Amino acid sequence: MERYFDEAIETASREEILEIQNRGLRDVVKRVWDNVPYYRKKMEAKGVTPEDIKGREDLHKLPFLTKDDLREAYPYGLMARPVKDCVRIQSTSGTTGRRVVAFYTQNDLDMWERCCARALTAAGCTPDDVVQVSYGYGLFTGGAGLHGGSHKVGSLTLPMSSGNTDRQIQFMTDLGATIICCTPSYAAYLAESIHERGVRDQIRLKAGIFGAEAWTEEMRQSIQERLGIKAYDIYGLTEISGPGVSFECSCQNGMHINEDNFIAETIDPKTGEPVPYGEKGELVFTSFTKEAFPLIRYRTKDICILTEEKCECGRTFIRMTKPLGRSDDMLIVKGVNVFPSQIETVLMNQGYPANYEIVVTRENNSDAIEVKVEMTQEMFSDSISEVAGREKKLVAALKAMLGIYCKVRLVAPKSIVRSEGKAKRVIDKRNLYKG
Ligand code: DLL
Repeated sequence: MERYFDEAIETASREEILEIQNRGLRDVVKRVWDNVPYYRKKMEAKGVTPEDIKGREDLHKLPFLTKDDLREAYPYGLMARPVKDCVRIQSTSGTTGRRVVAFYTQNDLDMWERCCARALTAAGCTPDDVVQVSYGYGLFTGGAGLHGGSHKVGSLTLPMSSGNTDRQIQFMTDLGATIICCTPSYAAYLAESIHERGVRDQIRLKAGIFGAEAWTEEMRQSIQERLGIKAYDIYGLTEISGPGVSFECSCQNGMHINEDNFIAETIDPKTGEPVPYGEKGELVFTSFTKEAFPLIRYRTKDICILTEEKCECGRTFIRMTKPLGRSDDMLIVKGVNVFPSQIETVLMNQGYPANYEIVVTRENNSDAIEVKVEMTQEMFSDSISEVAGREKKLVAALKAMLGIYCKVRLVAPKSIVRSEGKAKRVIDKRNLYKG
């Protein structure tokens, strides 16, 4: 039984979905105007009132919100409901500047968990499944979101949180977990650990729901093969609720946005002008059903492409590609735009595991980039010339992909620190960004 395939909504006609969004937009603009002086001031500065907003076609008239606004209004300045109506906060993992805190009423939690339940259902989850939630619990939204979604579906939920890999594998084998939810980098690490312990034949996993950080198609293939599962992408951000803003179906061809709660647009990050479906742009969300912390035109900084093309699964919600980079974490090295995912693609194509570190430095006004790559046990060799040959090959492949020289240093298996949450792959010693 697919309890959280909301057929009437998820396969509604585009006209019906637009009608839901038009109504939702008018409602949220009015609520925010009445209850959030911070955003009302922004609207007034742009000379726009709720009467000017009839539907999606008027969205462009509304001001954007950014992380800076959230920091300025921290902690309570963007709430549309009093504290007494709220039951939960979650927060981003940011380590610099003020944290971002999001508030939830009970209805907000229900909506968020329903979105996660849809994601689980799309990955084949039913009440018969045993769902191991290995995202971090606590302020991070990963654990709480998938945990709530799994409860809604009615699956047996293992609230593991992240870390303690021995215990993860023990519960996974003892309880016969069938679905695992964690970051893709931790999934890769788990796969490696399972093989090392020789317990691959004792695991019952059939699917994994991986998100919260960038991962490539190559990494998907590798995780799928090593764990014998189907790996589904899931996207979301704390400000807009958490995981489940969008999710992959079995077609694995883009993530369906839960459009009965979120309006997605893409814009040119430089000009702020909307870009059409099918073209790359910065993703912007309006969460129109949230009660406590609704955000209007929130700029995610994630670059992606939206498509309205019909999906074979039958769902009519539009799809987004994986984030193709961030408008703010893209590296500019020697004037060239470098996305860490491009480097990962090269490494994985050449058979390296997804354990690497990108170090960017600047000396005498000249940028240098070094990629530290871990060898597998099979590749590991005492022969200096063999290692040098491998490094040379990677340098050439990276040059072909990026157009610039990257120094490559192959390091021994297991020498790069594993992440239990989001992997920190880039160390930019130039400190070009503040806050
Ligand atoms: O990472 C929510 C989440 C938890 C999503 C578990 C999926 C699974 P934040 O910590 O606020 O929230 O980080 C949000 O992470 O703007 C993206 O840049 C990135 N991100 C999230 N999902 C994906 C994904 C959670 N599937 C930020 N692929 C977002 C690539 C992702 N990047």
